[in-house]
Amino acid sequence: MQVRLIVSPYDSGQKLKRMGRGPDRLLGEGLAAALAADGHSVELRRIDLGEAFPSEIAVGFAAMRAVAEEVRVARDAGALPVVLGGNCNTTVGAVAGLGCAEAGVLWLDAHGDINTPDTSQSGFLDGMGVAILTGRAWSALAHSIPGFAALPDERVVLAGIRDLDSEEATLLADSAIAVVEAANIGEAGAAAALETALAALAGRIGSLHLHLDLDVHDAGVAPANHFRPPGGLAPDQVGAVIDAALARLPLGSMAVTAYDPAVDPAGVTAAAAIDHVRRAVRARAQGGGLRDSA
Ligand SMILES: [Mn+2]
Repeated sequence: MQVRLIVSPYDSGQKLKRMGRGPDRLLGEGLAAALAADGHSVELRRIDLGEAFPSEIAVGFAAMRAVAEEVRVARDAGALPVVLGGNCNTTVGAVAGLGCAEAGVLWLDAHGDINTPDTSQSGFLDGMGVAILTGRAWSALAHSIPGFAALPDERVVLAGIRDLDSEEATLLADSAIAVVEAANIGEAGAAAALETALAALAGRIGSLHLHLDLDVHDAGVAPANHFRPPGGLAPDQVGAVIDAALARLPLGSMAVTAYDPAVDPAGVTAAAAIDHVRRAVRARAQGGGLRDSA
């Protein structure tokens, strides 16, 4: 399998700060070498926006545009795009590059990321990724991303969620986005908890973008960033979610996001992330999910 690792080292408009350092830590811990050892051919691309006066919103969307372009180019070259991004908004760009007409998203995250400018209490653009993706926020800037069209709610599944603001909970309850909470996965197991949502997605999409915010993990086991709601999934549970998804859905692209290496001195979370990427690429290389696709 040809794999293209696309590095977008931005967090909140700033380059190589906080979670913007996550991609290089994953590379430093041997991500590319591990994929090569699995028999894949690996290419690396780095996004550099050269911003002179960074503002969170402008640079955030510039990064999404650059990711969209890199993902499209990778796909055209027959490579599987794996984006290593500081922010979760990376996925909005990746899905635009993958193709909004037929893409679906499995969004693994502790948070809902569905705040809008009108509900956000923090002003953090990166709490709005799902809202942007589904056409609820920042419409003009979203449409500046090449290939972007708002994704219908029915093509989005949020999983591992355990921390929603109250307005986010209302938005989600009123939406057609499927939500599988971390607690469900803990109780029923990944395959059973996700069965209904994945079956519905399989009938609606041509290819899957897998979004992996590393804070979907239990911070007591595998800390990812300083947004640390209690609970969360063990690395093997995240692996089981990926297995369940890619057994029935064809992987088109993937993003690994929101990893601040400063909170993971021992590299436990980095090792888990590398494992998850290897697992996903292996499933894709073996044709996982292709039989079920249209
Ligand atoms: Mn997130």
